[in-house]
Amino acid sequence: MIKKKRPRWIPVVAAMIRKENQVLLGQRPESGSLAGAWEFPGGKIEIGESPEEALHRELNEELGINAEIGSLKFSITHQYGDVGILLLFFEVHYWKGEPKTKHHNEIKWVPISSLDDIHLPEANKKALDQIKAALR
Ligand code: DGT
Repeated sequence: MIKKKRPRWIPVVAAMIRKENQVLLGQRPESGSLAGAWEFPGGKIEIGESPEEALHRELNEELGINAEIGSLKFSITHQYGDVGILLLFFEVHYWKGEPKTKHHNEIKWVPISSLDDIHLPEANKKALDQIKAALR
């Protein structure tokens, strides 16, 4: 009998960090997957963490901020090769500390109206309408 490979899913949390009509994006490092794409800060949920705990940890590691994780706004799935990612988007309105570039190539505040022109990961491009609606 041919054994079917178990599907592999990776749960990922991402933050929509908002300041007036701008949102904070980070450019993925030049080495590694999705190099150069501008992403919503966040990352993989580790075993034993809640999604909110994972996002709180990632924002501390990546940006050096102590963030209050807001509501879950929407979720999407995407396929990279034979791996599925489940991406959960949370809103973040309050944080302590000034975001710093600790993990990304660069971070920047992007006007919500210019999100269409930014090089986003494929998973986010697909969800652009949902992202814009959640930021409205
Ligand atoms: P990877 O892809 O295995 O090289 O993992 P990392 O460590 O570069 O990436 P990590 O831990 O931030 O995982 C996030 C995964 O979700 C990664 O495969 C990229 C994907 N992704 C798609 N859109 C987004 C987004 O807007 N934000 C974040 N943080 N990840 C995203």
